[in-house]
Amino acid sequence: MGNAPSPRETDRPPDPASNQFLQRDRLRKLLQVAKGHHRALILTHDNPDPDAVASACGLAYLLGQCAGLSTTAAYGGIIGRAENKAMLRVLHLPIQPVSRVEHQPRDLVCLVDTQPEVGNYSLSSPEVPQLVIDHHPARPASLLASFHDVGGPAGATSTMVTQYLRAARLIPGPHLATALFYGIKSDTRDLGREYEPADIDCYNWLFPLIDKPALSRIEHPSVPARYFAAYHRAYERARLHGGGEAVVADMGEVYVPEIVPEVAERLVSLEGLRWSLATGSYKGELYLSLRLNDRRVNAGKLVREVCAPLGGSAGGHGAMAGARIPLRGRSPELLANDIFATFLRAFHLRPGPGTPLVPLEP
Ligand SMILES: [Mn+2]
Repeated sequence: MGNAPSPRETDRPPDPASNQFLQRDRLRKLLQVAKGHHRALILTHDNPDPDAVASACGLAYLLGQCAGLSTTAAYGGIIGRAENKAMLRVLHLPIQPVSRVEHQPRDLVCLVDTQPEVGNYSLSSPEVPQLVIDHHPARPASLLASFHDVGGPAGATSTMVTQYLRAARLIPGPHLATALFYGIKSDTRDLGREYEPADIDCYNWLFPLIDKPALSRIEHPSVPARYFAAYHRAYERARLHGGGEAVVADMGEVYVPEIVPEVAERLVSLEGLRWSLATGSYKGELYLSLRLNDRRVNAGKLVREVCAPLGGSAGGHGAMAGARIPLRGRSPELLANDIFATFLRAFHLRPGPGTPLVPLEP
């Protein structure tokens, strides 16, 4: 045994997560595009989730350290979910509403966790994003960007950004590491859904670097009374269809748009359920979220098909997807009902009133 040659890098099974040559090559291309510029705006999708926020901050760090750019990370919409607000506050993340930085000069626009065609980000000027990093399925328009790394395989954009930091031999500080870690953790539901080997690899790499008490404070935030009222209303209005294989809930007007995906996520854990759908209106738009336990259906594709004719912008992938549709004078209740009927038909169920999830008390 003493003479056995030690295993070389090339003897190991190929692992997309630690394919260092590929990563270094991608990093080189990214920096090549970045280096001709001075001031970068890094934009997430509207109402960003932890993965989007962390990716933006991570890319800002990378571009600052490795390409000497001055960077601004920004988001459209609001950050409303209690965990996401806590993430910004506890970690002091350098990201701000795009309305505050819109007029700052810049010569490079970057997109993270979304892509040019999706339309769910707030850029009022006609600039075309030139640097796009996103784990969602590749859209044709992204290929026009000077640099694009889209489609993964990764369960989170934070994983892709972490891979760039690693390729650049940068060690993120505890706050950025915690943000990226939480981005991966929340997008993959604790590495339990739609995760790839790369996610596990980066999660493990980040773990020793994170601020554990800070993470705990983010994951267990205090919530306003309106939060319980919104849940109460959602449960009260939730209707079962197809003998319990589907649940739909129109939450009415919501105080933050993020509570819609949160409720869809909660409802999909119902025993025996194939899919859940939640809707809620916020500032003239109807938000909807679909969650699936059924692997045979692609949530992202289905939501895009349903929402495109209604003038909505949609995003998502296998088991989770969401959209927002401008109301344009339409009644949110009627629009939600139309949408429920469309989804029921798509899943071969008969549209109708269904039965209440929580039987009303006499
Ligand atoms: Mn994501």
